[in-house]
Amino acid sequence: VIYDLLIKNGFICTSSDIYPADIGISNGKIAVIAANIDSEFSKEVIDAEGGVITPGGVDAHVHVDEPLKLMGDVIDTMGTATRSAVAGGTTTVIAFASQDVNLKGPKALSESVNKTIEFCQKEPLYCDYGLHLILALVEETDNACNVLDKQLSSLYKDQGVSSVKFFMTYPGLQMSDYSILNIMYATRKSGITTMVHAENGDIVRWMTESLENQGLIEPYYHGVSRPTIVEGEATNRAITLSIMMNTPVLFVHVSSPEAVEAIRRAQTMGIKVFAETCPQYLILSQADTKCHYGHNNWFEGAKNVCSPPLREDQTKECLWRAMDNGTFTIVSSDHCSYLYSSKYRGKHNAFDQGKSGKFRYIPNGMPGVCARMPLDFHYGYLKENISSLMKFVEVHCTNPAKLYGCYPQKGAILPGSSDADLLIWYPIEDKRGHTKINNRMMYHSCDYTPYEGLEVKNWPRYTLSWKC
Ligand code: DUC
Ligand code: ZN
Ligand code: ZN
Repeated sequence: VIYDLLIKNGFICTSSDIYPADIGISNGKIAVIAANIDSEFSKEVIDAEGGVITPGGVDAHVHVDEPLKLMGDVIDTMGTATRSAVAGGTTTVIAFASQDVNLKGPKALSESVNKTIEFCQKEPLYCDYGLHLILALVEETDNACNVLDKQLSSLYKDQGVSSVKFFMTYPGLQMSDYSILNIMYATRKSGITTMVHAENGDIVRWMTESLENQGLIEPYYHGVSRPTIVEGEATNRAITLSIMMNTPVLFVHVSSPEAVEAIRRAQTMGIKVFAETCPQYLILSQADTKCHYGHNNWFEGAKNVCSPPLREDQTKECLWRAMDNGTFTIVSSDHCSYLYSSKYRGKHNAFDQGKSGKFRYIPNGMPGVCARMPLDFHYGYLKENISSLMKFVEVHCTNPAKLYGCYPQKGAILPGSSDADLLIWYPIEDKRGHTKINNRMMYHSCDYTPYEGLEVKNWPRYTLSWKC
């Protein structure tokens, strides 16, 4: 016996190829791919006749509970987020550690990440994870870019963290253009990937005050406070700053046609601009923030409040096209779950209608790490919004692994190199995989899913996840 597991008679689908072959797995690694491997060489055999085998999903944008809590009291921990991920075919998640702004000196950022790692390791995890760092504060001093460069270099050396995210909106997190230049200078020097949350925070603030003054406070007006040009302007500005600094950037959770256009234009000019979108922008729309599931409770739309907000129905087509034509490099969930029912839990909980239900207090974000792969398999591949299964694999598995430095261990099926994190789908005929989504299937800690009641024709029948 050579292999721990043999998968026979399936079609392998990667980001570049689709072909019939058997896969032998030893010690959690892809050991061999060959035309006909005899079952007697393996302890266990899965017959994947009629099935398609893809790499496990890599979700590169997930928020979990962590010591600094910049995103408020998110309810999923690394334990429950990885559980939820695996339940929907995602076998690697990349979450966030936040900068502890009280720490100073060259090790300030790596110490911030250390705390998060300790925190995340406290409970059993269901799959591998990585971390990005959220930058919360950059000193506006003359030497800030050099201080930051040293801190980022040691972050990469000490922790292997190779990506940071900064925000152009949110009180307390919004970076000035001056700080953005400092960040971009330092990330370019230290070779760190720069993730941008692009929304013009000053417009959002102005619009929020104006809407409140008119008494327009319901969840729906969160979206009105940040129309698509708010994202378009910030995206254009960040591209300009990145050209100044000659720094590649990645725009996270892109939802706006103006932003897509700016990114596409920059890419055509040869500027290194990458972009991510999320299933909620491809499948849901701003109507879902009005009132939910036919309930007569106007506040239920708060479950679907996120930033950037859900857009008009017509926007979805533009986003699917941008996924298929390569403008979007990756698709992630931006999983960020807040309990809806326990209204007064924690200081950031603002499903708190005690604050008169004003949209400005609603925590931004929704759960989605579990549903991402099955939703996009159905609404993207099966509904022909993306042109091939290889494209689905590219943006959901391979590219995120490449972008964040874990390819080909993740996102690929390469003998000798890749972990045996694999999914088996049955796209032709899968009565077993035909499912109406409900919250219990998500295996997260959140008390709702924004996708409740949606039907998908496929759910991965097998998810193999080998923890290292
Ligand atoms: N947007 C969200 O909707 N949630 C988490 C963070 C973010 O930027
Ligand atoms: Zn963001
Ligand atoms: Zn996010």
